[in-house]
Amino acid sequence: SATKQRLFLLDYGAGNVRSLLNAVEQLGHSIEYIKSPADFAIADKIIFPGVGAFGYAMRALRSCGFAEPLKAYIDSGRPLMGICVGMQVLFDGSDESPDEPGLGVFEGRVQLFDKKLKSVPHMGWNAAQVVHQECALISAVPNISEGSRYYFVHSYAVPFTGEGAQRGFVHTATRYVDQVVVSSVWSKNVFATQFHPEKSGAAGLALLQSFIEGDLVRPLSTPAELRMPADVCEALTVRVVACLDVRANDQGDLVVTKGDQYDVRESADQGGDVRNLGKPVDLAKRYYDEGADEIAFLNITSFRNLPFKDTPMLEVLRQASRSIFVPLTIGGGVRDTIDPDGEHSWPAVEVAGEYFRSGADKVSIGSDAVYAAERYWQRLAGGVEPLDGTTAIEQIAERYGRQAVVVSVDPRRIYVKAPEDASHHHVIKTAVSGPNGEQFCWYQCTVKGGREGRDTDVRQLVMACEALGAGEILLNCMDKDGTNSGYDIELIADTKAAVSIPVIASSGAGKPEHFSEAVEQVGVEAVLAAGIFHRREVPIAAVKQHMLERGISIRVVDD
Ligand code: 1PR
Repeated sequence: SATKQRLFLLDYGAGNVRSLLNAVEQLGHSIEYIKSPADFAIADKIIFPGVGAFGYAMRALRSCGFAEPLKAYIDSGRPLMGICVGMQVLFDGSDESPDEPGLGVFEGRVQLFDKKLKSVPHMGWNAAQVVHQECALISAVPNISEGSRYYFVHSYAVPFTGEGAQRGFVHTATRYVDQVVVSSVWSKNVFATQFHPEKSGAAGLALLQSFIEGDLVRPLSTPAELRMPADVCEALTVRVVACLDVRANDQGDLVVTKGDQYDVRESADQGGDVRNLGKPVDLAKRYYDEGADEIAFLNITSFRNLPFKDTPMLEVLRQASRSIFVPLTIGGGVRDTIDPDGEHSWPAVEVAGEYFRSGADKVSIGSDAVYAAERYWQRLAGGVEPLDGTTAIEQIAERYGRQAVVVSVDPRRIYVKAPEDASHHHVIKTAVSGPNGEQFCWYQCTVKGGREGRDTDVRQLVMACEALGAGEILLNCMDKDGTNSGYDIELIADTKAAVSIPVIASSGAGKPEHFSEAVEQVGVEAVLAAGIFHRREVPIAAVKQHMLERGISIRVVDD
């Protein structure tokens, strides 16, 4: 009689393993945590989802006493699946942490992507192309389908050469503009992916299932001929993001709301209530089913002092992440926090940690990022090293990786007659002239959900945040929010030119053409909308269909 296999999860306490747990449960399996080195001896299969920087992961493995037992486990021939950094540490080393040797299971070094022609991190849905010439040798397990897209998020990768030792272990390769990297490896009992199957919708779940239920050991014994990098096609898609602004309404229920230029209440003659567009978890699930590539929740009243542990957003995240297998971003209140009782203080990195443990993949930082940027420029002007590791952005990026840190920008246009009227701010000439015919403007950053304008412009903000370690910019625009009149393309173009991290266009989308405009005119990596999705004016599928017709690469949802 078959004894039940024991599946283990190797976690060194860093971060978001909840999405993996959720995915395993969704597939009808259970998974135990490796708690001590002895657990390696009783495991039948192990999944190893690495998080954070390479060096952080290796140090954590060693300090838990897991590095040697892990190697011994691999040598024993039992199946291991590594994910993301959990794949990278199987190599010899990484430029991310040059002093920290890897486990050396696979020959090669992890290197930083080149930023000249593209945004880094490589973030989004891309293909994984099987590179073996003699495909007949490749069994259906692990099951990678060539047409599917998988969710990647990383700044470092192993370059794909198709030669030498790689012939023995590279399973798939992925092109990101001018570079082709190893996106999965498979050698005997070890299978590992650079992408996140637990965040890759139905395709990712199918892959995880084939690892958990299948027979992993690879039949290939002799080194294979691999395709050459030139034969691997570019397939990164533009992400369509659904955004849910969440707050408690006057009855105290958590609702998805949506403002016009950040005002979320009905007009006074209609009662002045907070607009209610639905329940956060239900709506998010609907967007997942409809093909959203990513979902963002913004807790828009987080500037109020609430006991952090009681925040109902944590429960929303827990529930949403149980049935949604695309990346979840959560924003609002990521800053050093003191509970109203004055006794509990939560450093921002702990607030973020609580969000990650509840199912978030990224956190977004609004107000606190503005203060951090102001401090950055002050220190620079004062001749002091601007990076001292004390800001939320730096600390969260160090611990969870920069891809996990999104900066949400809430700017508004300030028109000026002439550039010099904007004092030290970065001014653009605009085709959308101001109320008095002004032809110049700058973009002022705001904090506290647009309630307070600051003496900082968007360019200053995003450049400082990129230097501090942010991995992505969510670019709203107060003037455009809720207007359905299209994105502020001038703002987006100007911001995109200032940074090399991905930019999400937000605020103002009213029809499918608006999405393709931002992609075609500016080259944004992602497009976001709220109101038109909530009110069912434009379905996500219509946005994708339109982009497809325009020749823009998008993810078609697997069944
Ligand atoms: O400052 O770190 O606590 O974060 C607060 C977060 O809450 C910020 O990300 C900020 O953008 C957000 N926020 C605060 N107040 C509001 C509000 O609306 N009153 N919402 C707010 C921001 C903008 C987008 C919106 C797009 C697309 N809403 O989230 O989804 O503009 O809308 P559209 O497609 O309907 O035009 P912190």
